[in-house]
Amino acid sequence: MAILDRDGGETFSCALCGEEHPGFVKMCPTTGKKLRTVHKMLGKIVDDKYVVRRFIAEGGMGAVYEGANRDIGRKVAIKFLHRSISENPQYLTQFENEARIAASLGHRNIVDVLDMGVTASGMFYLVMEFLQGDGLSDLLEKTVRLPYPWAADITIQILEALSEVHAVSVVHRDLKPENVLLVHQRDGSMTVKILDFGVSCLGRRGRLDRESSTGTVIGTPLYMSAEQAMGLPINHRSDLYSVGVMLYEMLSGSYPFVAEDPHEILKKIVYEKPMPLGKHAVTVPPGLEAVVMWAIAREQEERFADADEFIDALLPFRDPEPSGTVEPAVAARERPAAPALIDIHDIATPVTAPDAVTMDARPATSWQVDVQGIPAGSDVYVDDVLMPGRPITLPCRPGERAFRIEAEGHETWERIVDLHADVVIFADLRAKPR
Ligand code: 3AM
Repeated sequence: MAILDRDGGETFSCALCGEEHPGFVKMCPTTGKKLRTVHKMLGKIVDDKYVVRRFIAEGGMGAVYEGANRDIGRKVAIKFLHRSISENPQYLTQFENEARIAASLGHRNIVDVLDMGVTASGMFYLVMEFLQGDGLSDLLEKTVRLPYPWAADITIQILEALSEVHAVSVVHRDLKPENVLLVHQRDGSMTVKILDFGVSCLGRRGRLDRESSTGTVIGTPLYMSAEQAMGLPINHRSDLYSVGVMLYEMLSGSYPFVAEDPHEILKKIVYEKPMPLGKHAVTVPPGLEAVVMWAIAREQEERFADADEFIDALLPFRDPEPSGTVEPAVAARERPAAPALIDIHDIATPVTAPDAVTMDARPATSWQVDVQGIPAGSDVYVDDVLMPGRPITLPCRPGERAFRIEAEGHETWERIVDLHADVVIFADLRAKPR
């Protein structure tokens, strides 16, 4: 196994000629093509402490790998920051400070940062608890909308973390569904984890960067407050705005400002009023719509004063009992054939996506059922019939279906799911005691 990352861990290669080049050139000297990053951390040992096992994903700030602590074998996630960021001491100091503060809070809704350091070749890395979960962004892509009690629950968990972090003057600055993981606990509950505290202070590669007299505009335009879009000073209320947009998205499947060009979105955020939630044909209690629109008010002073005030306003809409029955986010009258209720169990949360069928122009003759959170090699049965592959395609026949999932080393998972649209089922199978 290669020892340490003396070659830098991250090099750049040309997609056309295949040549590798050092990090300080952006274009291939031979072909003139933009270079792509090659991650070389797989199999490496970092600081003699961590072994890097699997590449997970590339983010704006760096690459995330699965790894393990060599001494105790604990599975961890390691984020290596891009070299351009690792080499900027000013960014790094701020990043370290904020990541440290957020991590030191030890909040259940913030990913635990276990360690940080710089590799021998100068790459900054962050070691986190390994989270087995689903990204909120992935879920939203699949389901379009979430039932409002569930959206309220996710939002409250995010706000609970922010309440503590804001109290020690740390602002996330880049809250968006990609930075929110939903972790399914063994007891069937779902815990929200916020990623990347401190990372957003680093600026951003490959996204919308804009220098202004007061600093750099960072963040994803869709979730940016007007002050952030204008490059003005931001504070905790800018985070609350971003959370408001996430809630808006969870409820409507859309955004308060929509445009193809990111600059157009920024312009709208600054000059226009957000589209009322109700315009998206969503049915949520009127009080909840008011909460969302209050959270995304253009002027900071018109938003919630702090995360706690936002939580108080949302509490009446949270699913009080995860195993209870909740109304879907889309009105029954929009889908006359569909039952008005869906059943969400503590460990099986079907999420209807009534728009998905029309949105992706699939003929409405079948529904797709995506089962998530199950071990590889699981057998999924619907009404005692073994389903080939996933997602499962079923004929459009509204009604109850018996789902059973069997996986080696796990207890059999069984649920009745009331099917009337595309659905995502989270089945958190319990491991059998050894
Ligand atoms: O792109 P996907 O959704 O596959 O879930 C995070 C995302 O994966 C994952 O890394 C990707 C870029 O953020 N990730 C981040 N922190 C993680 C952690 N602590 C993590 N996965 C597991 N544990």
